[in-house]
Amino acid sequence: MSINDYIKTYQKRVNDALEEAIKPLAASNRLTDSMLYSLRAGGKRLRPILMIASYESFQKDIDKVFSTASALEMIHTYSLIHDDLPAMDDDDLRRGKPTNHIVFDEATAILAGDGLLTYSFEWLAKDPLLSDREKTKLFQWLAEASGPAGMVAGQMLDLQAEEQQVPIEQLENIHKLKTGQLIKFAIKAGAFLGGAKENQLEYLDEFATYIGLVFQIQDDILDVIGDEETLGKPVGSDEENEKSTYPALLGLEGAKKHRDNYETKAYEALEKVGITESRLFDLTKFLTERKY
Ligand code: GRG
Repeated sequence: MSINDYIKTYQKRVNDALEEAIKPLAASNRLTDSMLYSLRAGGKRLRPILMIASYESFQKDIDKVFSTASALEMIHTYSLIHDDLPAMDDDDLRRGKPTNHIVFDEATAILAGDGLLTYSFEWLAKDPLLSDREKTKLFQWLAEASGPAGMVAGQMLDLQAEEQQVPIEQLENIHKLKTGQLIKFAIKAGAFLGGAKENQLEYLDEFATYIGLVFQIQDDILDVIGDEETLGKPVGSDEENEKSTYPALLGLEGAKKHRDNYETKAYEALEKVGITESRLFDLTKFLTERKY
């Protein structure tokens, strides 16, 4: 199966798993409609797919991974809803569709984010396929990755760095927290559930740091040279908002070189894990070359 077919196949399975997860909430009211709106708005499901690929590098029966993958996607979705709010990035368009607070209203969008964040942990807690030991570890990792020493900290630093050019080390620290931590959770949780050994988790931690940076640099590059229709959002907004980005700091070619350097480092880290057959190799290439 080509990597594009692999992604499509698992996007569908992740979407089905998310529908299953939100079934208990499906009695329609303004809050659940708002949560469902963003969950169904057509995200790439990259983090769940990375988690599945990481799990599959160790074990094949992937059923066990879906509640964790769904919980992660709920948290990612909450972060995007809140990121788009007027008090943060104030964006009207996401994934080619009006943002949550535009369709509903600001208060509802805040609550939809709160609802998704808390429900993610509830859904994970109820999974009969996971042991209590596994759940405890996953709760801890997921809270750490998304919380005040992880993604939320990254968002705060990002807001504080607005309208100024920050040095590349600072930019990298923001990204490692803001987008990197959830990607790292995806990789580590998948491998942990698949039975990876402690030293393998350490190399995967390193691998995840590099692909997180690859993902972010490509995101910045696409904001310069991407196609609006393919991306589902306007390009050029980083420059307009005078944001510190890799192309702004290094130039477009410098940013590409920086990205390719991390791609190489990602493969090197993955080699050290000692898994020869893994979709994580193809996914690294996909993240480096992605157009959307
Ligand atoms: C509000 C607490 C809080 C956190 C927000 C991740 C984040 C933190 C904000 C997103 C800002 C942003 C656009 C970052 C660039 C990289 C990124 C995370 C893009 C969105 O992720 P994709 O491309 O989105 O995986 P889809 O729509 O495919 O799910």
